[in-house]
Amino acid sequence: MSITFYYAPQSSAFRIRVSLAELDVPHEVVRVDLRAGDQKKPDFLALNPNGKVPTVVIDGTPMFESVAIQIALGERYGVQKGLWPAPGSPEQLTALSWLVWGQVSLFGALFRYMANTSDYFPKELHNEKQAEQTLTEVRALLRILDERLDGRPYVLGERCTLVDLDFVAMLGWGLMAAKIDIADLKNLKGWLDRIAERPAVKAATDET
Ligand SMILES: N[C@@H](CCC(=O)N[C@@H](CS)C(=O)NCC(=O)O)C(=O)O
Repeated sequence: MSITFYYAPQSSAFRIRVSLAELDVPHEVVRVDLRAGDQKKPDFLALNPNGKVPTVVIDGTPMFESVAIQIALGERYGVQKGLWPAPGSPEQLTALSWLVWGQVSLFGALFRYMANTSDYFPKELHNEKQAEQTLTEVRALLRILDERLDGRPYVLGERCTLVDLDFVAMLGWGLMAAKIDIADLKNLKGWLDRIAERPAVKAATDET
C-alpha cells in the first residue's frame, strides 16, 4: 500500500491532510507551491488534468476531487479506525449523503456568496442581489446542519468521522473568510469549537 499526497497548506487539500493524519495511514507528502505554479507543470497535470490540490496517488493510481478521495480513504482505511461506516451499512448511506451535501450544497452556496462579497474575489465581479440571495441560501443550509447537530456531538452521531473532518476544512476557514456570524446556531458553534481542538486540525491550521 502506498499513498503520495500532493498538498498545499490552507487550501482544499486541508481536509485530506487532516483525514490522513486522523486515519494514521503512512503516506508521503509532496508540497505543491501554488504561487509558483507547480500545479500547472506537465508532471502534475499528468496526475490531475485540473492542476489542483488535493491530488493523491494510491497504489499507483492518481485521484482528484477531495470528496472522491475522502470516500476512497474512508472505505480503505476508515472503517477499521471508526472514522467511516462499513460499506453497505445504513450509516454509510447517511455518511455519503452528508459528505456530498457539505461539498456540493453547502460549500457551493458559501463559495457563491464569497464570490459576490469577499476580497478574495475581484470587486467588479461582486453583485449585491446575488450576495443577498446566496446569503439566504447559506443561512438555510447552516440551519439544517445546526438541526442535524441537535443532540448529536458529531454529524453522524457519537463519533467524529471523515464527514466532520471534511466540514471543518470548509467551515473553519469559510465562515470566517465570508464573515458569517453563527452565534445563533448554538449546536454548530459547539461542534466547530470541538473539532477545532483536535490535534490534527490544529496542526493543519497552523501550517504555512
Ligand atoms: N473541487 C476541488 C477543488 C480543488 C481546488 O480548487 N484546489 C485549489 C486550492 S483551494 C487549487 O489547487 N488551486 C490551484 C489553481 O487553480 O491553480 C476539490 O475539492 O478537490
